[in-house]
Parts: sequence; C-alpha cells; structure tokens
Amino acid sequence: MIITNAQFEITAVKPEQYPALGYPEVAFVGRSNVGKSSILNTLTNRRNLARVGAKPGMTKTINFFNIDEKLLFVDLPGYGYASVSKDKKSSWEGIVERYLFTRAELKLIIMLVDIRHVPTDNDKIMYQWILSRGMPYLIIASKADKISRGQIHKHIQIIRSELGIAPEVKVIPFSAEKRQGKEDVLNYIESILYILQ
Ligand SMILES: Nc1nc2c(ncn2[C@@H]2O[C@H](COP(=O)(O)OP(=O)(O)O)[C@@H](O)[C@H]2O)c(=O)[nH]1
Ligand SMILES: [Mg+2]
Repeated sequence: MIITNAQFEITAVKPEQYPALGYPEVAFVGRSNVGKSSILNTLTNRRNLARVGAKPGMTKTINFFNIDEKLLFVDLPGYGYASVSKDKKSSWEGIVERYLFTRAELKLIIMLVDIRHVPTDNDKIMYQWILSRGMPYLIIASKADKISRGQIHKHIQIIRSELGIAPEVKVIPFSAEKRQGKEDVLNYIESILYILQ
C-alpha cells in the first residue's frame, strides 16, 4: 500500500462528532508517549501530520486522518497519564471504550508497546479489550532503534509472553526514527482491508 495524500480530517470526542465518510478505519492505541503520532507520520510520509510529543495525557480527543480518500487512520488518546475523571463519558476510558466497542467502521486495531519495556497493567487491559472486541489487530513494538538489533527478538518474546499473544499473531518491530517496519505495517493493513472487502 502506498499512501500519497494524508490529511487531518477531524477531532472528536463523542460518536456524533465522528466523521460520516463510511471509510474503513484503522485505530492506533497505546500508552501516552509510546510513539503513536510518530508512526502515523512515518506511515503517511508527513513530518507533522499527527503532533509528536504533545503534552502527555493532555490530548483526550480522537483524531481522524483521511488516507487517500479511502480509509481513515484514527489516533486514540493514550493511556498511562490520563487523569481520572468522575464523569466516565468524558474520561479516557469512556472515550476510548465507546469508540472501540461501537464504531462499525473500525476494521483493524494497531496496538503499540514500547520495545524496551515489559508491558504495563494498562497494556494488558488494552490487549484484553482488543481480544474481547474480536476483530483483526496487530501489535507493534515501537522505538526499535533504542535497543540493539541482537536484543530485538528477546524483547519481543517478553512482550509476547507478558501479554499472552498467540504465536500466529504478528508483532512487528518498528522505528519511526529509522523508518524501520514501515513496509511491513502498510502491507499488513492492506492485507486486512483487502480480505474484508
Ligand atoms: N528513538 C525513537 N524515538 C521515538 C520513536 N517514536 C517516537 N519517539 C519519540 O517518543 C516521544 C513520543 O512520541 P509520540 O509519537 O508523540 O508518542 P504518542 O504520545 O504515542 O503519540 C517523542 O519524543 C518521539 O520523538 C522511535 O521510533 N524512535
Ligand atoms: Mg500522540
């Protein structure tokens, strides 16, 4: 899959604000700072499409990006630093849960975990949500340039065993810094969307 034109589409919190384009959606989830904005920029060849390093936890909105007028990439708010709100509907959990569990256009969930770290409790909760949603997903081990090549396999095995990832599920090492893993991720997205057509 080659992306030639990626544009910011809209920011939303509530379902009424989600775009009504009807395009299939690929959602990116993960801890704040794990590299979601960076992977979106890398995949779309845009240096600043999604804002990198914006104050962690401050963005409690869903950002939709229009990919060549045929699909949407969806940047979901990160967890880990999210402040706890009494009002569930406006909390991180409310916003993300509602999108993940009600959005018919959602076709693929891409979860990022930092290749350097053992998955957190929140990562495990997110992974269980994804499993319970019962739709195609992909796990990305981000910031692969931060460890030596020889360590990559070992770290991916730790991520696999901590999250309990089945052997047939793909875990792709990725580096936005080195643009490593980009083709693998784009090919995977294309294969899933093609199968679903
Ligand atoms: N070395 C390295 N740093 C990265 C990579 N991806 C993201 N970062 C850095 O990690 C920080 C958080 O990235 P960002 O994309 O904003 O994470 P988000 O909060 O998940 O959207 C920024 O300082 C990025 O420059 C990567 O592949 N390699
Ligand atoms: Mg971000």
